[in-house]
Amino acid sequence: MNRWRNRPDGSNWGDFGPSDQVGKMNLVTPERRRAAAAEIREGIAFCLSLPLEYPGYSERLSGTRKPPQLFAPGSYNSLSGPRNHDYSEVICDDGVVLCTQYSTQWDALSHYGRLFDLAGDGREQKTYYNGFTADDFIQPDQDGGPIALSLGIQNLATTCVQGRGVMVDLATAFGSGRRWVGYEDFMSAMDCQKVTVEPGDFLMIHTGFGHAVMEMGEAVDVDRLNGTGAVLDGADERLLRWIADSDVAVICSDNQAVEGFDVMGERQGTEMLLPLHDLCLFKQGIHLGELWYLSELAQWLAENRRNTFMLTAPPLRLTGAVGSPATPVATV
Ligand code: UVW
Repeated sequence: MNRWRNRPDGSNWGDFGPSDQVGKMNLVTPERRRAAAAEIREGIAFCLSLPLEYPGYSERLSGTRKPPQLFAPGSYNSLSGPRNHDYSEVICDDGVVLCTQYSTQWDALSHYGRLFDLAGDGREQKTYYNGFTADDFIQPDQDGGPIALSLGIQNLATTCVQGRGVMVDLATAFGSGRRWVGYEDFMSAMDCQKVTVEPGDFLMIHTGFGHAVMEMGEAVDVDRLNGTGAVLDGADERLLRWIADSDVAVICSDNQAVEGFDVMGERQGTEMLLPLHDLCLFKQGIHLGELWYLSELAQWLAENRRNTFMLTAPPLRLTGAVGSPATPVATV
């Protein structure tokens, strides 16, 4: 039974079943995986992850998200003892304190929700995709939170995240400066690059932001980054409708949030800070990948007049997490 009486306008809640926790990943069928495998013609693979310590840290850029910190949890001394051989073996372990969404990452469907009246009785509560509520979470201010008892990233991990990637290269279409890309721009880039998407495809958006991050290394220039690369305009209703109707399974970009953050209130037409997150994570169950490194793949695809490839990009199977680092691999 559905856990809602009202579902938000433009949502697909319930369409994949009342307990569904992976949204449009349901469209990645065995047939779609076979189509993805057919994209492997050269046998060349690309690593689509930034080094996880990138972007270089600045509070202005990353807020409370911090780069990974490695530590040594201990040694194997307890294993060393007299042995009847001449080897001196040296073994290291390490641990890591990791903000799951600092660098190349997946957003789980539990990453973004909003206040919503599920029962139609005027009582709004913190709600996520498919009507899961904050009751399914340990609240962020509790020790160890937020732990997503529903919609955690482990659900995405068990789908294996393997399918056909389709690249739209906004850096080639519009250059490397900041540009808000709405429906018209997006369609013209797709037309020009002869990109077509099928239901269940993984939509990749190259903006050049990841390339700038790589060039800067640890000496991050936030003002320069803020002026780099296209961002999708989540206030453009036609773009949002196309995303929902196209039935892409996920959207991934080399920029920070796929869409632009309208912190200065420049955009007309929406009161929300992250309307594309609202459509994708809250209403449609479309996972978002952010800060991927797409530039080498985009260049190869352009040189070889292609825009499709096989993508393999599982997150960590980290139960209860609202995001995860990833080391996505494209094979052409
Ligand atoms: C926010 O910054 C809220 O999210 P994301 O990492 O998905 O852009």
